[in-house]
Amino acid sequence: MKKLLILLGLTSVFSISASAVVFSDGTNVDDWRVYTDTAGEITTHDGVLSFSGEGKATGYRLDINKKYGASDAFISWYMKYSENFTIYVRLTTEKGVRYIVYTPRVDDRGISGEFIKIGLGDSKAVLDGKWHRVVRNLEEDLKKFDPDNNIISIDRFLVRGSGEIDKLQTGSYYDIVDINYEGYPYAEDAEDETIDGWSIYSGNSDKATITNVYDGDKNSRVIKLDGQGKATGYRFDSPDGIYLSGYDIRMCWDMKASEDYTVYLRIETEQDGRKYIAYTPRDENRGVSGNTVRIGLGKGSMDGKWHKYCVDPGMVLGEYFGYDKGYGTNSWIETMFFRGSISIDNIYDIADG
Ligand SMILES: [Ca+2]
Ligand SMILES: [Ca+2]
Ligand SMILES: [Ca+2]
Repeated sequence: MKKLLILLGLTSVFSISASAVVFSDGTNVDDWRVYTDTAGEITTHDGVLSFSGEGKATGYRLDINKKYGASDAFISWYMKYSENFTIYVRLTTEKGVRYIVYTPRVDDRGISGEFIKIGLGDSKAVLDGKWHRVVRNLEEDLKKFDPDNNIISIDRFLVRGSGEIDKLQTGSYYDIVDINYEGYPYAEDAEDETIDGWSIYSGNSDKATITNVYDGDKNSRVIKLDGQGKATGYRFDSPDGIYLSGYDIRMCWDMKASEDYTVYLRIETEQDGRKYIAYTPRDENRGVSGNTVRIGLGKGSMDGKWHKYCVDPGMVLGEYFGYDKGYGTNSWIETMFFRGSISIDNIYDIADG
């Protein structure tokens, strides 16, 4: 019996500054320009920006013009490139203009004039045609080779080379990492690029896949379940689990569905055995059937868009099976089951919802 309490009092630590600024989320090209004479095109598809031109001879630019503050220390973007690129972040500093230059190289090449050259890693890994997230501390990158300088403003983001970019933002560290506003850790946020903990438990497993992919609409990596509709069942076993230490524990997840689905929470209760809460895209709750409570998330949950759901498992069991069984204090969840081809992200639990 594994009961892990993940209530670390994090709210007080990360007292929630949702101050990240997203400069480009890939939904429009409005503020982007081709700034070189060479031909180039900027388009969007599936919620990401796509640049196509004559390789590094074509440059694409976004004006940012943001006064630099403590909450801008980190800059982050997602990128998918299979050919060479150079990215410049133009800064105004106390010593004039500086460009932080990011390239697919292992080594940093130091400062030369206004240019501070930083390597993003081995080109084979960076240019593998897959989505990667770049997270940089601008101040650290500047001061590494220009130690007595300070940033005044972030002026521009410039890209040379054809490829795709999404979710360009600045923020503090806790804005940039995908920590939720409540400050609780995710049991799954897919940012580790793995499907650890996920498996197919029913249906033709050779006709179904679980993949960790970048979702341009969500601006984030997600877990994508793809099989034969509700005939395929998937499970997620959380290494940490959720211990219901009170009726105020909520459980949340983000989901995108365009077809019928069922999401099951499996709840181990000390006094009353195993219980399930089954969430389906119905407008009504259908109540108890055996050891399962059936709750509707509404037909709108199949609209093909991302939605966040937060539920109170202990309260639901108490309401349908009786509050005298201690569901809110001596129960825990380690496993979720899913049926249907849907995408999932950001599974976590919060106290005092
Ligand atoms: Ca994971
Ligand atoms: Ca996007
Ligand atoms: Ca994610």
